[in-house]
Amino acid sequence: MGTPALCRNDRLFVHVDHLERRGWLVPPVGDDHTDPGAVEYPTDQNDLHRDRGTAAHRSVEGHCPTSALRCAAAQPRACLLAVGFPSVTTPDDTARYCANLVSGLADAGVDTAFLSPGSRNTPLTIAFIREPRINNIAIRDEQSGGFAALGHGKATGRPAVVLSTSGSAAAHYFPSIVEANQAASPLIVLTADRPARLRGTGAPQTMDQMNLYGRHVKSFTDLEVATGNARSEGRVLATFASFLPAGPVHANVSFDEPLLPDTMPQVPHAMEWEPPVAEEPQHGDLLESLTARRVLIVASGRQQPGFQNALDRVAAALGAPIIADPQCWVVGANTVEYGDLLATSRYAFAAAPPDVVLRLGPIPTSKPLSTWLEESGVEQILVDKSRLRDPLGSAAVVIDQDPTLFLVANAPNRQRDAASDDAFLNQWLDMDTAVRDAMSASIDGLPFPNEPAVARILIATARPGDLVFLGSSMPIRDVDAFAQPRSDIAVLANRGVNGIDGTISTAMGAALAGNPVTLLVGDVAALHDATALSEVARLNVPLRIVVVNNDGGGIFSFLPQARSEIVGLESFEQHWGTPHGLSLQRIAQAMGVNAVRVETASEYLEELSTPIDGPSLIEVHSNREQNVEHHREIRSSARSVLRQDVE
Ligand SMILES: Cc1ncc(C[n+]2csc(CCOP(=O)(O)OP(=O)(O)O)c2C)c(N)n1
Ligand SMILES: [Mg+2]
Repeated sequence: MGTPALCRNDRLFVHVDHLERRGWLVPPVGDDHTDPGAVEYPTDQNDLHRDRGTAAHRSVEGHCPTSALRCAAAQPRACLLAVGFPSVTTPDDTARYCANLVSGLADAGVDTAFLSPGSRNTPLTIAFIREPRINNIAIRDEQSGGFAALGHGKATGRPAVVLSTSGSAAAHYFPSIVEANQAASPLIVLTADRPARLRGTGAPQTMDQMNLYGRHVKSFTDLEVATGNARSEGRVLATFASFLPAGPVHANVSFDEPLLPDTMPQVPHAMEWEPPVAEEPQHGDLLESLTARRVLIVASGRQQPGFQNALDRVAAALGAPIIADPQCWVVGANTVEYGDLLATSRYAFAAAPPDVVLRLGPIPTSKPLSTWLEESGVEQILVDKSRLRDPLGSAAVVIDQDPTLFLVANAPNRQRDAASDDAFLNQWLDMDTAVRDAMSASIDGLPFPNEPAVARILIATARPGDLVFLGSSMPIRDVDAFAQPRSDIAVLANRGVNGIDGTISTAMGAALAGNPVTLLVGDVAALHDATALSEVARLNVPLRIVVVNNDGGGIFSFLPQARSEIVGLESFEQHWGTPHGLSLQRIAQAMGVNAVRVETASEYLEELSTPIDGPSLIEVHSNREQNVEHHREIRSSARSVLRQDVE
């Protein structure tokens, strides 16, 4: 125990960590400080506080840094209250605190936690395994755990928890946090930490975990055990993660030894708790005012339940064609199924030009479509609840609201009368049919395996109610371009930052949330997350993984780098193509996952026709150069029918 007294006369000495953790900006202190971590704050004579004597709060006299003084002077009371002092906690207090924190999470609807092994997180691990409302899943690799929790959030709309020990373990959550933040997926990250007194020292497995994920989380809290109401902390964390736009929240919790209590506290009783509901703004007659105009609807991203119905109604009222990404496919009388192929050629937009585009959600997957939106100069209304700016910068009106809530709240009352001119909608639907026929004939003419057919067949054969997860790179693009939209399956993808990392883990998390999942993924992405195969096997996850093995990053063969003299073929292969010659079938088998390689369309169909009742992998081989040719051929046949139709 260190020196207890902290207050002398009118001065209070506080360790800067306390201030920084509370969000105060504390400038560096002068050389004359014996303890560089200490700053002083003026306080009231009567405001005597006592340090409980832990070495963490050893504070010595120093001179007040001017700006810190200024903030303290402006709000001296608030400052002192905010800073507070840690109390001495016993292992029993810690256990009670953790039990309440976890109960608070469960009160707010958290039902799944991905716990990674470690010693420092023991008090929280115990609290999770004792909370009956939470399903705890052990995952060795924190990166996998982070992505699995992300997948749970994407599949259910509810946040799952990840929990790690202190040190580098916590850093492995970063990629999943980045994706959760940008894709607006809920996620709760709990990291255990060493006690505050060890911060900035070379103590084992100790590093600076304050604001570890920077601006990529919605909130950071440094929880101090036994201060505050832990149950409400848990509820607040879960609510804040889910509050639209959803995202990741991080709480760091320090634990001192001993980590095990003498007696376990009672598990707190379950309590019903309703989070506050935000009021949705109305946008008057905005949609009503569009009924007389030619409106094209472009929808993207994972949307809330009810999106399809709401959009269907609005599109019918507006007589508007809908181009939607796989993650929010809408199937109805207004659906344009092959928007990406139509946008490949500018003829479609010239033949049936919209007066206005209603954009719902983030930037669409289709590059030709987003390029047209960016360059066309056509009036655009963007509705999206996001913390990110529109990358296209082409919207005249931006409405910061969840698209589903917007459509529900603002659906036009007035139905189009029978005499309304549906010529605009019909033109789009006719072009869509022409493109579909040309594209499917072209794919049918290609030898199998070819990547467009693999994607198209996978979607066509999914069972109603199934979930399909699409890997970044060509899988999501091929499905967007060539697959026939379905509204009886859910489609997920990591489109926040389009990473190829954590793909198997994210699909695993989605599958563990309930429905069987089929994952379409490239070979490089599968290798990137290959350790997840061992978890998929151990947990007997209902996950079918279809790997398109084109021996490297096939997407790069579409880029000018593939034919650049500056790069050269050899360097292109070494640094972009990255061939590996590995068999994903054998890797999966080594990890304990049943795996086959299919060579023909009928073998592929047969494999897909069996129900998903556990982990399996189907490997389909392809060739990167041929794949580019296949895509060119299909797109040019689609373009050619458009030209005939339009000219
Ligand atoms: C974590 C991460 N690293 C690198 C990239 C850049 N990248 C985009 S696609 C790609 C290759 C993907 O190859 P594969 O999964 O085999 O899919 P294919 O391109 O063959 O369809 C890479 C490395 C990325 N998106 N994410
Ligand atoms: Mg590949």
